[in-house]
Amino acid sequence: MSLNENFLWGGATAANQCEGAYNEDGRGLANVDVLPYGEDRLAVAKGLKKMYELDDAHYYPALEAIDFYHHYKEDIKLLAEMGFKVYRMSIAWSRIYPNGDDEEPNEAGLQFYEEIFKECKKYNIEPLVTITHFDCPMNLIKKYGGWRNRKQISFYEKLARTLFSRYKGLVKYWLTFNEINVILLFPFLNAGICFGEDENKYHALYTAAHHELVASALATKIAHEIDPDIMIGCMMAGGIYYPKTCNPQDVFKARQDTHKNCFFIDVQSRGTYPNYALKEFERKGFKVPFEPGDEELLKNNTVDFVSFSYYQTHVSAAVESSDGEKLLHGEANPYLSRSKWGWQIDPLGMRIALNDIYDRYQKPLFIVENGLGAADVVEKDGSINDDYRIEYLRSHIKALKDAVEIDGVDLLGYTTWAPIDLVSAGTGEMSKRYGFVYVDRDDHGNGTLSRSRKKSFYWYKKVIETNGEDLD
Ligand code: BGP
Repeated sequence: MSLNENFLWGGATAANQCEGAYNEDGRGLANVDVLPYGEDRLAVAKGLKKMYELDDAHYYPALEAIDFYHHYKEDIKLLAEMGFKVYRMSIAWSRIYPNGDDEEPNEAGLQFYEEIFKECKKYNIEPLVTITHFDCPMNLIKKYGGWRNRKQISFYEKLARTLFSRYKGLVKYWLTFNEINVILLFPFLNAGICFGEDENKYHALYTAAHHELVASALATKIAHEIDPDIMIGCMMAGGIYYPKTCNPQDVFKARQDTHKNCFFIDVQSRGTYPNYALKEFERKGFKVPFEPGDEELLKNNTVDFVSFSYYQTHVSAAVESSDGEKLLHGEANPYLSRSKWGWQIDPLGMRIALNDIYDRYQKPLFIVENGLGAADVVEKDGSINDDYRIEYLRSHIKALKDAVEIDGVDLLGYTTWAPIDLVSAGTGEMSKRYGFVYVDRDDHGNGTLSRSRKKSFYWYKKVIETNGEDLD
């Protein structure tokens, strides 16, 4: 048995990490623009430090990024050369509605994406479009407080309606929010939330989450009304949680961490708030701000497919060890190796995640991000021999094939993060590279922006050509 011949092979990018041109053709300022490179970045992304304006003291990598805005034809041509069947990308909200609450959309922004979609069609590449990949117009944050304000739903609704109508027939696959569960880690990045001094963070986060969930269901409804052929998906940061030991305490902790992570997708996929969440809200004194019609909307507009990013797995321990090594999410796993940035490499974990998520939702799945961030070296002759990336992707593709061919998981496609080097969301670095295509730019904005093919470019081309049969 092999993968379905319509299996969608490709790669994924996000507007804010590649487009640049932050103030061209009427685009408004967005939260993603004001995320600086360097030590303030994390605090800003977490909503703990308020930096709403650009200043001269910081470098902001998203402002120019890799200038996809002016290179998109060249870049899509490279993707086509690898034989891409699908290209996942996202819309910069503030290119379409520069302030978010504008009456009319910005035609130049609409035109830009239309040209991209047409360029994709030229090469028979199916676009898979994320409505918002972490971005939100700054004006909505300053004026309304981002997603903690219910008004945000109608601004998003307007955006979604504009996109579905304008691109009817051009785009079939849509995702409503990138890594919706990441709101718990990066509230400013995900939801435009910068916390007030005395604000109850938990209440603010789950209020914003409710608004995003309602907005997502509303977009799903509108999409299907405008074009019944549209397939709309949710998107989660999909690492799974292993219990540290078989001690039931650890097993239970892993269960709790899974609940926390899956909550958003449970709602988007099943249409109701899960009991474990309602009970926790009760204990925390939080009342979900349901308005009349919300419950029905959620119930009747569940997603058509479930997508997720997969980079690594996590370890859950009931009692945190005092000596053990800590990673960003939980403890280190002694059975796994790690990337230079400390991300635990676990191909079998991807097969487990595919099975878990499929068992949980019984909907078609889509892996929309997977890849290795590494520091590539350009040799004297210009070549880039990224065998470590090939090895990483090979082992993960093997695992996904096992999940499909042996375990029977229904998987629509696989898009690597990211086919072309771009700005890292977490660190703002360029040197944390993921691409098959190298971009000449460093962490401080120097470089010619020229594109060149890495060794992995030719490898992935062959993988696609053989529909995943030849991974050597
Ligand atoms: C995901 C995001 C992407 C991407 C990726 C890699 O969480 O959806 O935007 O950036 O992670 O992360 P990083 O760029 O921090 O290496």
